[in-house]
Amino acid sequence: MSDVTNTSEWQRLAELTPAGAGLSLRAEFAAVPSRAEQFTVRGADIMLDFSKNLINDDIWSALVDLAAASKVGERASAMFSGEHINTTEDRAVLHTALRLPADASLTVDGQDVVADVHETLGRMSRVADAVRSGAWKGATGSQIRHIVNIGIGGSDLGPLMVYRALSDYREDLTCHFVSNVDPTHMHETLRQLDPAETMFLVASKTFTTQETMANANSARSWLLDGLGADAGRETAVAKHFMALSTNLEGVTEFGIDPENMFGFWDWVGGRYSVDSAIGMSLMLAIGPDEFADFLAGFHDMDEHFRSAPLEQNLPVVMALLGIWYRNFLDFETHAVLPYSQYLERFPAYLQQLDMESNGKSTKLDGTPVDHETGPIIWGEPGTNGQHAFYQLIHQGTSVVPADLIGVVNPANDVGGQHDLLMANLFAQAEALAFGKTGEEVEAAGISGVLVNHKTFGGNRPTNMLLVDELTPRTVGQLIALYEHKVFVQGTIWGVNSFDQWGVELGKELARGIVPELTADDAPELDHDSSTNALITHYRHTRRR
Ligand code: G6Q
Repeated sequence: MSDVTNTSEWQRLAELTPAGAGLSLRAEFAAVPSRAEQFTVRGADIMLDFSKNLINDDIWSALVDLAAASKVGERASAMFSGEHINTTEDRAVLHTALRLPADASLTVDGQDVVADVHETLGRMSRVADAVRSGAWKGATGSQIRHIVNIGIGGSDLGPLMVYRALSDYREDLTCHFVSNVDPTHMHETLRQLDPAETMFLVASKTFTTQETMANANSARSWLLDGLGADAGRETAVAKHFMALSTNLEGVTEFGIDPENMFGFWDWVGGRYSVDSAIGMSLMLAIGPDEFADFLAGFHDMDEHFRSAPLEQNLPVVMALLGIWYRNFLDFETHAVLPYSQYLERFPAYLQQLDMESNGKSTKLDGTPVDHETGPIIWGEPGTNGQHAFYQLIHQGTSVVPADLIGVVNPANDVGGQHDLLMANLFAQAEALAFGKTGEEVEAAGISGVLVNHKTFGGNRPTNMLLVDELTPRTVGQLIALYEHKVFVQGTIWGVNSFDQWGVELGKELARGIVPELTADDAPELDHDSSTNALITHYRHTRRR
């Protein structure tokens, strides 16, 4: 596979790199009064002002040429139509089919995908309505009031993030999310709950994930102990456990009634699965109608991505800016800074989406990449971050491009605080872009060594994403925006954004270490001297 670095479009960007590195946003804005307008695009209900990035007309058109040369559109069509673009696992990549309307049609590998998706959504809705209305009773006749989603990675981060984002839409049921195999996570969750009123959702695509199965087994014991023998073991599990999985055999073996299993398909990757049955906790929390709106939001962005020209296509624009910074200006990290408490888990969610998808160094054809790939993604909600790590973003030696995300109309406005929040958001973007010169500092009466300390270099790039309102629909749009951004970057880098071989090795080694920690007699250890010593220390120190 010829590397993207050999294309004339890449070479052109390499030539433009010094201009980008030396670009002054003050000068660019002064020279082109319409810059903000020129570099603002809309897709679905999201506005992106990308004018405060280190680009000029030449750089921008060279970036768009790179997207065109990388055949982003063709690869997107291959994905949307169900071709097996996940070549290392020989799978289609069809999370976009999860949000197709019921009257759409898509047949993949001989299967009517839309019919399957809507059949599952229908079953999920009926059960969600029954639980929400109280018609569904627990084994002892109580109404279910608490939902505990047991899952990890893609089977946790999405539902948890969206549950927080849409807290305002939640009605009576309270959801909890247990992911960590650390028993403390389950313990701290269950200690507040009454088994008679608790429903567990075992969310696991494979239904073999060590952490999830360990937590599911503990939850089952807790439930059976708590309900007592009268409830009956089978009734208790049937009334208090559901499975969100693709593994019917594993689910049945665990003791969950297949009637209470909501399936999905191998063409849904874990980190792309919040809009599948893995979102059941959300549907329970916000109801089937709002969940349908959530899916419609994804679909809005899918349609935008498929139809908008490259230079006005939100995911493409964000992907190209990321490539510019990662590959040409050598910025290693990218911050996501939502100015919305509801989006507090969005950075963590994107860490998985982006880093697990594009943290790769092998191309689709198995050869090593000749360029950098996915950046380190990190972030926290503003304004909290301002009082912590923003110092480095403003004046540190590393440049950190950032996505600033704001919501124009608040769900709750107390004492005009929303305007204060938004003022901070706009002020940060302004300060990062334009800084404060030494002359300006001196003009404010500062002199001597303090001048340098109080000078801000500016030219710290940001994207400003504004959402009119945080609703199920716009949250769906936001997620799909980033999914497609990651897809475009993966396409340009020539990597498979849909596998995750990098997480396998640790799992495999852990399986071997478990018996070495628990064996009664000291086992013979043949790891390296460090791992051997750690295991020995643990065995000596661990109280049982
Ligand atoms: C996501 C990854 C990974 C996965 C978890 C849970 O893309 O594959 O995070 O979601 O390992 O897997 P299960 O859903 O199979 O338990």
